[in-house]
Amino acid sequence: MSDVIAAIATGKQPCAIGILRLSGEGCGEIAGKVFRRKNGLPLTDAQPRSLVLGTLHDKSGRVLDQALAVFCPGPHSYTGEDTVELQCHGSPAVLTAGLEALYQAGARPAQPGEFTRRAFLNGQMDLTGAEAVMDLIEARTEDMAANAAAQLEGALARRLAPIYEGLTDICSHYHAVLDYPDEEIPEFQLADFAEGLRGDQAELGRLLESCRRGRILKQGVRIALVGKPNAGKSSLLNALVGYDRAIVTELPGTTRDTVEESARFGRVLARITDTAGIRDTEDKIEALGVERSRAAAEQADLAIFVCDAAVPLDGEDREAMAAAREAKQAIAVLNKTDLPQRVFRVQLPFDPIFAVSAARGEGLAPLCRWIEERFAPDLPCDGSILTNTRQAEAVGRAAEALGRALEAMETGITPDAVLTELEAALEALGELTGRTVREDITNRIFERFCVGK
Ligand SMILES: Nc1nc2c(ncn2[C@@H]2O[C@H](COP(=O)(O)OP(=O)(O)O)[C@@H](O)[C@H]2O)c(=O)[nH]1
Ligand SMILES: [Mg+2]
Repeated sequence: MSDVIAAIATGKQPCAIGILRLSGEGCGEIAGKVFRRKNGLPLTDAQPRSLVLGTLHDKSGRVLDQALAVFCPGPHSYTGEDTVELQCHGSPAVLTAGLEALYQAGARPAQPGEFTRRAFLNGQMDLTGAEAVMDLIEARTEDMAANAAAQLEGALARRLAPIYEGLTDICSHYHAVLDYPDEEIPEFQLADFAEGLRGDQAELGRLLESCRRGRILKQGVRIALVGKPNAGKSSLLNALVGYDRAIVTELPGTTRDTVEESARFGRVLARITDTAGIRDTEDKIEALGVERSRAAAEQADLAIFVCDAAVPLDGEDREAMAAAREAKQAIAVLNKTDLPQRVFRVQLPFDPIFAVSAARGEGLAPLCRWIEERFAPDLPCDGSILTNTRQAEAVGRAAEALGRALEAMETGITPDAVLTELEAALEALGELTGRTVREDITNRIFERFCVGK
C-alpha cells in the first residue's frame, strides 16, 4: 500500500488548462474533499476513467474554479494505483491553492518522477519505458519524440527480450544440471549455443551503433566553427541562429571564449560552437581560446572551416584547416564573397565548400540543406535508437561480456567461466530494463524443468 501523492502536472505559466494529479490508495476520497461534483455524488462513484464536472475548493472551502475530474481505479491507471486528475483552468494561483487543499486533505507532495517510479514499481512499464517518458517530455524535434514514443510503447524492451530470454534459458539450464544432478535434465552442451550468442552479440552491436545517432538526435549535432580571427565565424553563427548571439567586431580576436548556440536545420537540431580564432599568440587569454577551439573541433561531429575569401590564404588559415580536420567531418565556408575574391575553391582541401556572405546572409540555404541531409536520422525513429548513456553503457557491458563468453568457449575453458560471463551479460541487460536477474533464473528452473515436482 502506498500513500497518496499529489502534484501540479502542468507548467508554471498561465495557460488554458492546468492539471492537479494524485496517486495512491484513497486518493479518490482525498480529491473528493477538494473537488465536489455538480451532482453531489462522491467522486469515487463516478464512472471510472470518465470526466465529471464540479468545483474546486481551497482550504477554507471557498470555490476556486470550475473543474473536471477523472478517477482511474488501479490497476488500470498510469501508476497502476488509484489515480485522480483534476483539470482546472491553468492559473498558477488556482493550481497552487488547489494543491495546498489536497495536502490539507491528506495527500503529500510527490517527489520528482514519483508517478513514473510508481508505474515502474507496479510493473506498468520497464526502466526503458520510464526513461522514454522523460525523453518524450524533453523531445525538441519530431524524430526525438517518435523514437521516445516507440520506446515508451516498449520497442527497446521488445528488442532486448529475446536476448534476455535466451541467456536466461542457458543459465537456468546450466544451474539445473548442476544443482539437481539426480533429475533427468538433458545434457548441457555449451557449444550448441555459440551461434545464437553470436547473433545476440551482433544485435547488441547494432544497438550500440545507434548511439551516436541517438546522441545527435537528443542533444543535437555538434558543429564547431573554426577559422582565423576576422574570418567571419561569429557573423556566420549569428546568421545561422538567426539573431546576434556572438559579438562581431572588426578587431581580430574578439571572440576569446567559446560561444555555443542551438539552431534547427529542418529536422536536425544542432549545437554550434563559435570558437576563438586559431592563432599562435603571445596573448595569454587568446591563447587559451585557441586551445578551446582545437578542443571544440576534436569533439565536433562537424567542423566548418571559415575562410575570409577577401584576403589571400596564409599560415593562420592553414593552422585553422588542420584544426578543422580534427573533427569527424570537416567542410569549408568561403565567406565574404560580396568582396573581391582572393581565395578560390581549389585552394581549399574540403568537400563540400559553400560560398557565402555571412554579413549579408547570402548563400546560406545550400549549407543549411546540406547539414540537414547529412545528419537527419538515417535509422527509423522507431525506438531502436539508444538515446541514453545509461542504456548504452549497459548494452556495452552486455556485449563485452558476451564477447568474453564466446572467446572462452572457443578456447575451451570450463563451462563455469563461460557461464560467469553469460550471467554478467544477463545482469547488464537486467539492469537496463530493471528486472532482477537471480529471481528470473530461479523461476525458470522450476517453471521449465519441473524440478522438485
Ligand atoms: N564584407 C563582409 N564582411 C564580413 C562578412 N562576414 C563578416 N564580415 C566582417 O568581418 C569582420 C569579422 O567578423 P567576425 O564575425 O567577428 O569574425 P570572427 O573573428 O571570425 O568571429 C566584421 O567586421 C564583420 O562585419 C561578409 O560576409 N562580408
Ligand atoms: Mg568571433
